[in-house]
Amino acid sequence: MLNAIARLLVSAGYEVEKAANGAEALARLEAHLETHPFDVLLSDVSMPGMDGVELLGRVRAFDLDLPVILMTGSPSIESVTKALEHGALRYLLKPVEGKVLDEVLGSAVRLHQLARMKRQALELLGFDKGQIGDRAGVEALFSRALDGLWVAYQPIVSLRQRKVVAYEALVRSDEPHLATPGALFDAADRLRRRWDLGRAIRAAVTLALGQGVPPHDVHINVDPYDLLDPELFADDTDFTRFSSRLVLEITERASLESIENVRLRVRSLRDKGFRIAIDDLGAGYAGLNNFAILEPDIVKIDMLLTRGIDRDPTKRKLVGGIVSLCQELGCTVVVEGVETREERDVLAELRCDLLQGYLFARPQRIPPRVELLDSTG
Ligand code: G
Ligand code: MN
Repeated sequence: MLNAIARLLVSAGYEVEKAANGAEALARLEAHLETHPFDVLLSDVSMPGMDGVELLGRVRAFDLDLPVILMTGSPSIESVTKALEHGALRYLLKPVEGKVLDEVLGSAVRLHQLARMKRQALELLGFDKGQIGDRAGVEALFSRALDGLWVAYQPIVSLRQRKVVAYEALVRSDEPHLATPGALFDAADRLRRRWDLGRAIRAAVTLALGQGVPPHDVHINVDPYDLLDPELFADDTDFTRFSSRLVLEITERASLESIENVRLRVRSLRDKGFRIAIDDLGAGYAGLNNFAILEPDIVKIDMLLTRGIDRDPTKRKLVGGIVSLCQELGCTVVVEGVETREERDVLAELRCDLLQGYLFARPQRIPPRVELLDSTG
């Protein structure tokens, strides 16, 4: 069959390379990637060793655009669905007529060229990061992103004490397509693997804490959906053992109302010794629902309110009001996104003590030290 198809395609003008099984095909594809990449992969579904769907997944680990066409003599609904879901371009039933094969391959080659150009256009326009193709492609990138996951730390400083009092942990990845939290969370969403991402972040933070890094309290962002993960509530994890050093930041940007038993869940976390912060206050939902649900120990004011506060009397009045109300409610306030000395000075006048932002340090792999606040102005 392999030889017959190859002969047919050669006579139709294609350049053909044959592989006897999945492993051989993979090696061939990878070897040609840099110099003379293939335009299309045509494979059987059932093969000894690696099947066609697995081959497709493995291809996506190094080539996001290569069209893959699968053939089978005995299709099952599951295998067809699975193949298409994972990004097979077409699914052909054997025996395949020469004419059909020629047509399908011809359009695959063109689609491949189109996909490559689209990717170049997106890169040109600066949209390269979020666009990572089909399910198998996202899966491959996401696994790589989890392998290359790391944590950047940004200091939270006290103006009065003139020192760093805590760090916020911010997830990063060495996988360039999924380097930022936004891209990572989007990919996790598409794959329904949010919990895996949350767990990996918590594991990375816990591992560092175990090694004494940083020697301060750590704020960690917890996605509202993570509040449904039983692993977060287990008593025998290292994460829970560090609870007295950890602040869980829960964003105001997403509503908590749809999370089942959310008040009980938050209370249980607090009982374990975690402190709770409401993140991005001012940029999220109107109303007080999340605030009432979380009863936060710490309130983090969104950087949109900080930006240009020295030049904006309305922002000044708002932040001043929020700060004094929070203090009356017994919450500690942290103001985020402080970029300039002028912003810092206005915040100091408004009696905001705890600040975070590029003025003091950018998030970095090695928790940055801010020795002398004087050096920032
Ligand atoms: O939503 P949350 O507060 O967790 O987001 C923090 C994000 O803000 C991080 O990605 C961090 O890199 C970014 N960030 C931190 N400080 C500053 C700042 O001073 N200016 C800007 N523009 N972004 C900041
Ligand atoms: Mn945060």
